[in-house]
Amino acid sequence: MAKGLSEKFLWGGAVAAHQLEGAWNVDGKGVSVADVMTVGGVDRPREITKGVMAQKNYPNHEAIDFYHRYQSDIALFAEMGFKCFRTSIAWSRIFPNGDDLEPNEVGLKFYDDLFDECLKYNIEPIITLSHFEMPFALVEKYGGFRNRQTIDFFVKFAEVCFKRYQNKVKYWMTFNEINNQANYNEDFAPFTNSGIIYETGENREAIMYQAAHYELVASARAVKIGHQINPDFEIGCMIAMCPIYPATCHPKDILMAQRAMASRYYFADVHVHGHYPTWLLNYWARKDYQLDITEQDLAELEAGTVDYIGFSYYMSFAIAHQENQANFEYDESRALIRNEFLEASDWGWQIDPEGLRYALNWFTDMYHLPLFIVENGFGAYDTVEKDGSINDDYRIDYLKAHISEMKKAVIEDGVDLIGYTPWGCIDLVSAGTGEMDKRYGFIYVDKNNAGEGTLERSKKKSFDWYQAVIATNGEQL
Ligand code: BGP
Repeated sequence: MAKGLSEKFLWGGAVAAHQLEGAWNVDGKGVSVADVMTVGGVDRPREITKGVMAQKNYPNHEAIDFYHRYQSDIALFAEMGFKCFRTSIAWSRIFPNGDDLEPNEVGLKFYDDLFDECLKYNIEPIITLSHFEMPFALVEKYGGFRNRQTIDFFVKFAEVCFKRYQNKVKYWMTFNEINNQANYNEDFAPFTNSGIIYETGENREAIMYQAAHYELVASARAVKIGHQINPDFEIGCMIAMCPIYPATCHPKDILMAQRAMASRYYFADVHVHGHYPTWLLNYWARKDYQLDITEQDLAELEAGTVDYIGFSYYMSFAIAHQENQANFEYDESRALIRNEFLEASDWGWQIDPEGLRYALNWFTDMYHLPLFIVENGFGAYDTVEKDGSINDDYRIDYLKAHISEMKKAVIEDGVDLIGYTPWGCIDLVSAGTGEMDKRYGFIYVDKNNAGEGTLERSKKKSFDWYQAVIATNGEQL
């Protein structure tokens, strides 16, 4: 049994381009899906507008202006001791319209400089290709991933990035939280994942399965091309992991939870095994969903399986069966219930550190692949004291409890874990609500929900705490 985490363990932090870069229309960048979403709130969904409109508040346009401040921000990450830094490449910086014939050289150069800056401090860049940042023109012109052609646009983008950064980036992921679109009754996840805006009366579920299929093919083709460009690449998928527990030990609750897990995580089956699970083929047949899935698609899925599973972990869910429920069908936006054993954040996310150990073991038992926790964190309101200090003990408590369970999974249970990158290592725009005041960072950014503030950075109490965690390779929590 290992005594502690491996010396190669990748401690770091995670962000996504659209949530911190800003500079939304600078140096040739095109409008992305993130640029047409307004600010929302805990009970107020973000509005998706038809293009950028005057008088609306679009928080991602400026975000925290990382585009112009990345050098000093990365210096702070280096001071914390980061071994890696997860970010994404804003697709519309490289292909402003998505279907452009040539990439935008200025956009490519920006990421060269950003990666060089990381490498200067021996910080390994961990790169997501598509993190809720599809060029909006692909939505308008092609309907996003409703359209088979979008596979080609994504693969071209991936190939350009793989070639350009092949000597700077080793760890890649294709689509961020690809499985969130299983929640198809809300508008947010289908839009940010696949660029889909539903029309009234459409069968959302069937459209989701079709779009997800095109994305899975796009991912598999990209994985294959990536490995041809550089056989040393490690290319993963990225799954949003919220374990779904049965509400009780009633056998029907157990079956319901099992079905829900299968529905939410079949995406990983396809990424890892290269084919669809039988239950899903039967489900489509029962529903009479005639999906566009060709023989060539199936061959591509088999040929482009991933090297590791990257996943986010924030919370767990619970579910109960309902009477007369044929086949335990699952509708994520309606079926989940509150877990009475867990506390929740101010945004209603149920806090469950042990669920992380469960998730690590579940993935291992299912897929037998290396894992990478590429997001975990606590969104909270922070208070700046008169002396400028920010005492975020609640954040330290959350991370401490999760890292402690993570260590048990690795040391006691033998899970193969590459690294850990807490989400939003510097305060940034919330993806779900568009707020600045839902903060995750070790580094505070002076900006509020209304967009006011100096953008000045300051260290929170958690900054020093995380620095010591990394320095002791997780021994001192
Ligand atoms: C994940 C996303 C991130 C991030 C995080 C926190 O779903 O991959 O982009 O934002 O959740 O969520 P939120 O920003 O809504 O608090």
